[in-house]
Amino acid sequence: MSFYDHIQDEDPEIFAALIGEDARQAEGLELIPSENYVSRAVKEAMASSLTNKYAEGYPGKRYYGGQEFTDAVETLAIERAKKLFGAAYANVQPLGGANANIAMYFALLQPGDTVLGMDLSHGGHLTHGHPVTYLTKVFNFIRYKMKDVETGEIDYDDMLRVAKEAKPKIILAGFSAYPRELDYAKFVAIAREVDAVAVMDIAHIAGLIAGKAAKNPFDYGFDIMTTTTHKTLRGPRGGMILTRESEEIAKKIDKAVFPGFQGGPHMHQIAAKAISFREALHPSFATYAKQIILNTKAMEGVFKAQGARMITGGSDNHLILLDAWTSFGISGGEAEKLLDCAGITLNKNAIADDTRKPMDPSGIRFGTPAMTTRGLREVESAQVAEIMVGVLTKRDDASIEHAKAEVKKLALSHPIPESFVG
Ligand code: DSN
Repeated sequence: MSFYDHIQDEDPEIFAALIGEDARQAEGLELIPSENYVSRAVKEAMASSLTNKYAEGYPGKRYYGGQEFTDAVETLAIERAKKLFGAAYANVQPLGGANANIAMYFALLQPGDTVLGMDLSHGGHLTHGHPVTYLTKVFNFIRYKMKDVETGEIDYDDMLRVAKEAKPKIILAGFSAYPRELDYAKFVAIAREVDAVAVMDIAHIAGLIAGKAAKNPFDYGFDIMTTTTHKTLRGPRGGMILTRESEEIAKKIDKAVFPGFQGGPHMHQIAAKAISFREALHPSFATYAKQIILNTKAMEGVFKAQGARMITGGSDNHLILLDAWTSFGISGGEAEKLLDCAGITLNKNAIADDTRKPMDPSGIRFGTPAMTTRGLREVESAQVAEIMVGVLTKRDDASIEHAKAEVKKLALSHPIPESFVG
């Protein structure tokens, strides 16, 4: 019996697409740093009958009957999340990271209030106040940047100056394309000085924090962490908001998530989150998290040896942002396409103060969370980087075909695991 036997019988078109995607994931190498592979247990929860159930409200306080099992599931998810991140409160209902951030803003701000967040082109995220989002119609977003793009150092003096001037209600740390650790103590000191709430969007590095391979912002006094659950944390697609200690803030967040922005929570997704949090509490997850960084370092070494330009000079986490334009004379878009042909999936990405357009920027962003899940270690990670260099420098059909065969060999000899806790 296959995972899709009923789909195969009832809907051959969708079946064909699902089988195609499974093969693509099995035979290629996933280097998009925000992607990963979930366990079979997480997949089973996502396909469970909890998808049938409405459960507006929170455990013990629902608007519909029949909640004895949903309450158990959500309580487990909350307790495991709190333990994993050292939080006093957790809201596990946000459907994704964007939803989590939106709810967090509305919980803490009044229309017109100011947020100080990282510039998108310096590594921030759309939901940190990019002008294309509707958030900017409601709130005022101002920016901080790196002082030195070659080292990644943030300009904390300027951040303090701007914060004193603009009096933001939120100092927002976090990123989707920044390869270094932040100085959390400085963020918190600035937030305290201007009486702002310190929020860290840990979406990209949640798994590194959970696995203690990266610092935990709560240890430095951050008030709130928002996150997705599906990146380094290796859970189902979804979001979450964690509060370090303030019950008052946690209550506002609960209200903003439901009924503020969402209706019935996706209970099948919450069950899958609970399972993935249990997996992340297992000692093997710490080994996984550390290996992600070792693998990134192995890739960094190859690109350094090539004299390639990496934004911030390299990486301390799970991702690398490479200036393809300066390093290989091709745009990020061209690099993405070439590597896609070789079975390596990554994404084109703007680099700091990019002079090229967002749809074809100068950079590519890639990382190791998914390939580390497959069991690739430093030697194979360096090999993947060598294959990338070969494709990006030679760019002819024969090199791409050769790379594709190498990638397939590596992928098939490292199958996607079904279980992480034995
Ligand atoms: N799309 C995610 C990423 O790739 O980083 C962020 O939302």
